[in-house]
Amino acid sequence: MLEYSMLYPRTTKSRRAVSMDGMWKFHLDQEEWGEEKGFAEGIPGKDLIPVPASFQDFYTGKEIREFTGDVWYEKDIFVPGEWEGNKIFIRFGAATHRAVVFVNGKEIASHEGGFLPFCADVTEHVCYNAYNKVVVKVNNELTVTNIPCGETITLPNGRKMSKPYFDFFNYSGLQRSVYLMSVPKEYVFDFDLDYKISGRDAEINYSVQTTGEHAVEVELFDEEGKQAALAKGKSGVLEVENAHLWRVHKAYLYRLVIRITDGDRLLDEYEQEIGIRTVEIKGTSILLNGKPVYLKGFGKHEDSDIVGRGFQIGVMKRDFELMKWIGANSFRTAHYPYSEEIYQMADREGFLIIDEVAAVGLFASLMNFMEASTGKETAFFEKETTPLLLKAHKRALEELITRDKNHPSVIAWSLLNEPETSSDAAVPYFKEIFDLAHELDVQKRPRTFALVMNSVPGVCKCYPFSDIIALNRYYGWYVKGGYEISEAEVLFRKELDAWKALNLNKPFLFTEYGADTMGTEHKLPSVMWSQEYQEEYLNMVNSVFDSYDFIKGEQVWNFADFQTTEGILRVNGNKKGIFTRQRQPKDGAYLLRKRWKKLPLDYKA
Ligand code: BDP
Repeated sequence: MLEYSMLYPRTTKSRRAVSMDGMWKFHLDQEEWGEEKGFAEGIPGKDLIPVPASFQDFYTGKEIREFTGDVWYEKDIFVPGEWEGNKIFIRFGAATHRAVVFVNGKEIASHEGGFLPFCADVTEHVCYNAYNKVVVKVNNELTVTNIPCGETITLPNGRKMSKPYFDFFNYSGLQRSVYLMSVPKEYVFDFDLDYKISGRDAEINYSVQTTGEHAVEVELFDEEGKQAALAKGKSGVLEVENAHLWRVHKAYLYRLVIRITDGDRLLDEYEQEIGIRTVEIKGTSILLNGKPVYLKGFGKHEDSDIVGRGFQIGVMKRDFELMKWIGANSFRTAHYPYSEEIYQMADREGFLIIDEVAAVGLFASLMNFMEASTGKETAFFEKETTPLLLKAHKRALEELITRDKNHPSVIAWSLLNEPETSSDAAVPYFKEIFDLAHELDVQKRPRTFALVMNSVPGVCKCYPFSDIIALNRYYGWYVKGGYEISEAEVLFRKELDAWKALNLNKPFLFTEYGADTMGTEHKLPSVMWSQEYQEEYLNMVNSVFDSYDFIKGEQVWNFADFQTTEGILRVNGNKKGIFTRQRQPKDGAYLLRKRWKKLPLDYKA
């Protein structure tokens, strides 16, 4: 069990959550002497930086943008006297990729993994009715023993540099909100929900974990604020008559209130919006509330100008408006768990999420997607360090499922992106990961992983683990692009025919396909990188999708242009966006809009 609660921080009758977002003191530890020089007690300099944000794109010096190592953050926080007697936590939405937290000079907590929340229990270490110094050491080095995978090299000038095994910039820092929280000693730690729909009614099977033994009650309110159900006990059933179901683009959200009581006394109260819906795979269908859905949408990134991977509430709003405009109904959180606010918004807007853990770069190559396209076979899971990687991966998966399981929008777990799947050693690794996801999720949502180009029938040993077969394919881009596109189509169909021949009786989904396109480039006749070519490419793949009944969804790569490491394959970033990084449409956006507005939700049912 996780040692701290993953519940989203909220102020309720019994809890307080105070935002620590804003300007923090900031220092890059170029000399690697932070510990020795006592930074834990206060960092040098006067530089201030916003939280949440990636630190990389604010400054004008390249050595800051490319900095690899420890960066230090500091903020003084006032802890109210009336909180004494409660549990006091500092909760980080994420610290990329690992962090150590110090309060008043003392080390309190540490965390590995850059895309999931953690709490530092500071109850015994703060001074009440006084300011307390919070210092955080954040490290952004990449390794093959944690996810996402990569290397850290040292250049001849002595500077360290990140070499990601993945195609997005290694943005880092305190990229999500930080909260100071006060919760009662006996508090709601976690809860699970599972749904059963029978006719017009629904049953919500619930179980609540608390840190004590007092009585628990659970109450459900509808959108009008009327009580819809009430139940007592740490586990039980909420019976909802005439239930409003959570549907695609027609989200109905109930408010679940969980209380711990001691007679008439309220010990703790926590609440969250929830949606009643079921998810199931039957044959080649993805069923939501028993009805088939066809997924239309994107692989995304958290990525925007200036703040990098930092959570930006305005960018989030714009992205949802664009996704609605274009007729999308779903997205994959490529290639890491996103900020919690994005899932809350998807719950509200009725979007379907394939929730991905940060297991990307599990392929021995500096640009896995390139080498995989050549059919190269590697043996990533045969390293001596694989057990360490597996441990970190399992831990991240546990945190992910615990954090996101109660979002109606989350309909599937993506457990890896483009891993190596051709060696025997991959199989036991996959088994552990897939079994764990099943064990942790009471709703038993479908599990998947995104298959890289060389993971094809006859080569891939791991696709049988997937409940939905998710393909990342680039016929017409990395394979036979440009004037050779007609051959790309032949090869594409040949591969799909081979899958079809396996008769897997499972839904297939395209989790990636796309062509790099410069938002500024027009060319008649088309050439690769022009907007005209993106349209030709999309028309080709769409006609292939329409020819196979078992393909139950299309998520184009990518929603928007995004930053990557510099190099000869990328023009200041990956340009496969349907929208530019500034969230304006390329021509392909209008093409997809026309298609997606027409395709019914139960397309190919
Ligand atoms: C796939 C990766 C994705 C890349 C994409 C691309 O999953 O992260 O950005 O290809 O090459 O290999 O555009």
